[in-house]
Amino acid sequence: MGQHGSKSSIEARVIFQLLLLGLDNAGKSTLLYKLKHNICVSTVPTIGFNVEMLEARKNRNKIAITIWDVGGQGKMRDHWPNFYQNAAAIVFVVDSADQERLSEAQKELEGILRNDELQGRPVILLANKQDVNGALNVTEIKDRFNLRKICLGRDWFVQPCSASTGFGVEEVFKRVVQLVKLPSDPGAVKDNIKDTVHYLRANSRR
Ligand code: G3D
Ligand code: MG
Repeated sequence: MGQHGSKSSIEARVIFQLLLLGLDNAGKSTLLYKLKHNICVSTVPTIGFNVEMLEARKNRNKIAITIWDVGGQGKMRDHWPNFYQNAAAIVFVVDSADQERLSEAQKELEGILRNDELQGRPVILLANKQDVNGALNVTEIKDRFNLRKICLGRDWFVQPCSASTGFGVEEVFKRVVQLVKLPSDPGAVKDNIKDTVHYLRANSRR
């Protein structure tokens, strides 16, 4: 089935792209599965990457949010910028219990936010794995990521969650819907999704 193959996604009037980024092992795919399992109406098959579509309402508009879970391993991070153009928001997932990799994660997020195409886009930092003993809390994560400084000029917030247990996961989705701005030309967003699918197919054959 194609990207727009399900009935519910065709009916949706506005489509947003949401990027799930973060280091490998942060919990991005687990989160996507949780979101889909609890909230999703229709799903789209993965093409090398994980892609799902969820539906919601915003200001009386029916909206569909396409969530791209782009691999976080070193070599995959080179592909992240290909997804930036029409990203309505960035959801950056952090393993709050893996203190050894926090500075690596912080550097990646800082690099993402420097990209011109993402200027002004909202950022949701997910302090994931809150169920693990020793996980840093929201205040600690906020400080370690220096978020006030690196997110200057855009909407941002930190959401504690556990993708495994589901704690905070629905809240993430609700707050993302509140934050994203309705695009003036939804058609352009749809075209971009098509382009992205072509890009992914071409790259997965390499
Ligand atoms: P990624 O997609 O960001 O690379 P995954 O990460 O979703 O594949 O998750 C990596 C590992 O972390 C998985 O464990 C997954 O179960 C675990 N994980 C994800 N979220 C949480 C969480 O909130 N709490 C806990 N305790 N574990 C989590 P495995 O063992 O399968 O590698
Ligand atoms: Mg994954």
